[in-house]
Amino acid sequence: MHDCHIPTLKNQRQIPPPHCFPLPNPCPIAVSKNDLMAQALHIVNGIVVNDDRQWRADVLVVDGKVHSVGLDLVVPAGVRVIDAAGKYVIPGGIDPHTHLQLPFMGTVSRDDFDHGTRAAVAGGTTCVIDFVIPSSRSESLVDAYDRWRSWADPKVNCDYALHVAVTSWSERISSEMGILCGERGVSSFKMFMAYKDSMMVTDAELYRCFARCRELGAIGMVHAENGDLVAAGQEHVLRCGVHGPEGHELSRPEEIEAEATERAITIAHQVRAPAYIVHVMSKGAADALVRARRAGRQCFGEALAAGLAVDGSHACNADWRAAAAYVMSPPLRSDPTTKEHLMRLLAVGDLATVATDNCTFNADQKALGKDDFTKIPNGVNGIEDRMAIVWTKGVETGMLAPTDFVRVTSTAAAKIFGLYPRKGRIEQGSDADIVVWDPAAKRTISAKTHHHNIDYNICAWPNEYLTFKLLMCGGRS
Ligand code: URQ
Ligand code: ZN
Ligand code: ZN
Repeated sequence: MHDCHIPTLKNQRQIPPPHCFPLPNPCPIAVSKNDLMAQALHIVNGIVVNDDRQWRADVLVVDGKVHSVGLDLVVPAGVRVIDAAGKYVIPGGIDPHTHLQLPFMGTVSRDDFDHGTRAAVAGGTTCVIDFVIPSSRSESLVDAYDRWRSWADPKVNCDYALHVAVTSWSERISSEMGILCGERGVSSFKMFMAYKDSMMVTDAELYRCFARCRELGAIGMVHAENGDLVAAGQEHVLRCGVHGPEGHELSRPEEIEAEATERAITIAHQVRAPAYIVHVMSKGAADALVRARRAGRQCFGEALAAGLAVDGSHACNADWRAAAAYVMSPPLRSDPTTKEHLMRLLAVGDLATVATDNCTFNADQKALGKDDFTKIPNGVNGIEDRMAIVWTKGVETGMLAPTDFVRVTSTAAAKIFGLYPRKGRIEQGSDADIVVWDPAAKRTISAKTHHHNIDYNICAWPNEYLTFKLLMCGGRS
């Protein structure tokens, strides 16, 4: 059975300045134990697109790996042929931020590792990086990691890797971070500056975590919102009598995302560690990140598919369910120009990746907050529609070239999290995670047809069409 868990790059030392990604070191490749993927495939007549070039080439896949790329390939008789005429042949998407079957805010996110990865593959994503989050400050990080593996390994439908959240600081935590890097193939840790009284760390703890990441050659990732001001804002908005979903963004305006973004990067810089800011959801936070990059700080920013597709206007929907569906943190912003602003920063590389933060809840779960917006489980979908959203909102509008599309949906995440060039590229020896992308085909996003395990899709457009695709994952189609 193919081992779907992929260890990410260990001992990532100094990461070069933001504009260049770490040089790829060969990370240990789990060798398939049997020939489940011994299927050979020959993809012909397509345009191959990597992050640095696109060109007319055929691709020969053998045993789940790219065997050769070019024209007039030597192909054994009887190999299955896929005609990609008029289509792009691209590296499978990598979603570096998901929360599948996450226990959170008194419930568990509905997309588990089966539904979530089924939806991912259906949308052209062939690898996801999920987050291990310890159940309490006292739970061992290694135990939490092993628990996540026991959940994911039996269920996943594509390759996956794991980040680990650090929600407190102690010598034990420091030691366990070392074990996770040295023995479990973890190379990225996430700290929350929000979620006071549950996952939030102090500035001093954040400093320690970044220092430890630097020692280990790991990357520190941050949910950047000022958690103390969020708590104060929530109390104030409730006291003013606003209890509905419209209170969510009111209680956490974009300046407290921007302030925390700048603070996180400043703290990381004190120990010369790179900082990866997850879900940059506002112009203020994005511009704080850009200022830091211009000042030479090592920082990467992540956009979300939801933040590129929709805005915060839905929070005032008279239908409570519809409004609550869009509740996530940091909030989708009411400023309608945010979507394009974020896309333009992806185009120039100031934002590096597009993820989804897929953390889905059904109507009955969202209703846990029907009388108090602070109790609405935070999270939205995106894992299935991410690639189509970036193509439609980025490439079809002319802001992204196909090479940029590959960069932000696959290659950048592979390079930052140590999966490159095994993943994120179509070249000899890479995994055959290949998407045959047909820009002429169209489909409508709808909760009636999606593969998520939820009754709502925040990206659904009744009249707008997005791009469809055919897919092979690890050479399996
Ligand atoms: O904050 C996160 O990243 C997790 C808990 C998902 N929820 C969310 O609203 N982003
Ligand atoms: Zn977050
Ligand atoms: Zn998240």
